[in-house]
Amino acid sequence: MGRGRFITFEGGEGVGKTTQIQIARDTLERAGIEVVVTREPGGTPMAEAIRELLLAPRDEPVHQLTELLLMFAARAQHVHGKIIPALEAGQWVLCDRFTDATYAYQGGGRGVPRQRIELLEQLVQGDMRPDHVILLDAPVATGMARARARSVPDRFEQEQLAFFQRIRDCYLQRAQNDPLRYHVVDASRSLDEVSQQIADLVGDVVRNLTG
Ligand code: T5A
Repeated sequence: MGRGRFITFEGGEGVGKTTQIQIARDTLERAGIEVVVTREPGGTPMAEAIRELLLAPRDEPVHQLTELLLMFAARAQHVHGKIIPALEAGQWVLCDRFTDATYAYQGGGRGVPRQRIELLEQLVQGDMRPDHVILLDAPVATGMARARARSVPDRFEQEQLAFFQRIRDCYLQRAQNDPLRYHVVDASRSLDEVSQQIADLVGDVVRNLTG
């Protein structure tokens, strides 16, 4: 049994990652592949506790370094406690956000220099990177409207439009720099259209691997 594949789902607020990851799971399971679905920040009990710390709205200003280090603390626990063991057991891991979100939110959004993120990425992950990144892209206003219709805004969702525009720009730039690994999907289309493209994309990944 070979190593599993690691596929992440990225994008701004409310673009449909949580919805589409289930479509990807169904597609893989129909192909007989064992799948683990997880998310960041979170994915293990301790990392989920860090997630609660990170997302809770609070009066105290959160320093950008505190936010950055907590993201990577949660990630260390998740990568070593769950993702790597699953991949080594031959399972495929589908993750709702990963380190691209740190580059986009803490880097693009908050202005943390890229080199600091790279340093922590290397420390926590070594050379481990997603095999494929599915970037769901939609205008900021579209995603925000969907997210707000669904739940009360968390600490990130309370930010201004310009913050989310920088995040979208950063994601698109990263995708443009590495077009073989990143797959950009127009998430402003109907749920059915986006779901069909995700199923096709994931089906292609399986076909390319199996021959
Ligand atoms: N974060 C995370 C960082 O700052 N740095 C990091 O390193 C990491 C890992 C939590 C926050 O943490 C930040 C980023 C985030 O602010 P999260 O829980 O993934 O991360 O947060 P959200 O992006 O807010 O996740 P959401 O659950 O809100 O958005 P999703 O998953 O993209 O969207 P989803 O699937 O829940 O859909 C939202 C609504 O839209 C509808 C759905 O039915 C749902 O109601 N919808 C559509 N409607 C119409 N047409 C479509 N095509 C639709 N697709 C979905």
